Amino acid sequence: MKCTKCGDTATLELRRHNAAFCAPDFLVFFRRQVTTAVRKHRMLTPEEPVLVAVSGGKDSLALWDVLIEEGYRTSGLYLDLGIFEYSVESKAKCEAFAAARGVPLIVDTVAEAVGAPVPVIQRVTRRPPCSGCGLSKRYLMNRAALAHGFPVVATGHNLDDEAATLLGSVLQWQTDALARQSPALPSTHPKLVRRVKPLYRLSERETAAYAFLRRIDYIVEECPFARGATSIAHKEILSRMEDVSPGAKHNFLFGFLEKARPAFERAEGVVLKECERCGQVTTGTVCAFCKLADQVKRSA
Ligand code: Q46
Ligand code: ZN
Repeated sequence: MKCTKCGDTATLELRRHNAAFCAPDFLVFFRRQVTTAVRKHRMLTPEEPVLVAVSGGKDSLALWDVLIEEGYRTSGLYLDLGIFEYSVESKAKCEAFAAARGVPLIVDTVAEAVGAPVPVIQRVTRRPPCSGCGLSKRYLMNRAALAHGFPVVATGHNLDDEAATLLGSVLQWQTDALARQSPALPSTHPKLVRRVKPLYRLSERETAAYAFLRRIDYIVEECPFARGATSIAHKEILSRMEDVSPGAKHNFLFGFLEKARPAFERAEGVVLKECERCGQVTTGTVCAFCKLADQVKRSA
């Protein structure tokens, strides 16, 4: 197999692009996909600082690496979820990454903010762990960005993540989630920072290859709560479709973004207010995060 660009021996075949690349040309391809995403959706500007939410996994660290290489003013944000050994190890990976590159890393702890770590929140709420975890992550990302003066948060969601989320929302016809599914969410309130996903054009396999070629030391184990999550089943279904029809994930997600999303967006008309307790953005009187923290406190 030959590199589509230079004719050398290729190390990676990308069937959905009908291409194959040697290692250096793959890195060029990868960075170009990120810069295309940034340009197309006006995600970032060179002047403004960007907070990169990192989990210690391959995607978020690959994203941080590309953004540093591209000259953006980045800081990392690590949210310590308190999920046993997984959190200890993933935090160490983020700290080592930041120290090796001389970039700042902000660390926030869910247990401090909510009153208990994710496994306890799960027990108290009797809901799937990802429910309290996801809610806390979204809240704390926005809060940290506001507190430290970042107008935008970048996350490492890739094509596989986005296609799986889309499939989950379509299967339940969650029209509010469909309206919000986008590689770039604008700020619709002074207390809501922009959220962008510069890796949405790249598959999980591609971010793994990038992390490997760039010698990024990331945590290979998944969060223990990821096992059995429905999002994993959705990813498996889409990967099976991709095997028989290369480009299936891409066409599913990109087709939605171009053709269907605008209709859902028009239908969405939520009014945002400020939580009367913490001041962050909510659609009700008290935000879901404050209600979660109350529930945890009551059970203590
Ligand atoms: S960290 Fe949290 Fe994920 Fe673990 S508990 Fe679920 S949401 S799986 S990305
Ligand atoms: Zn609140």
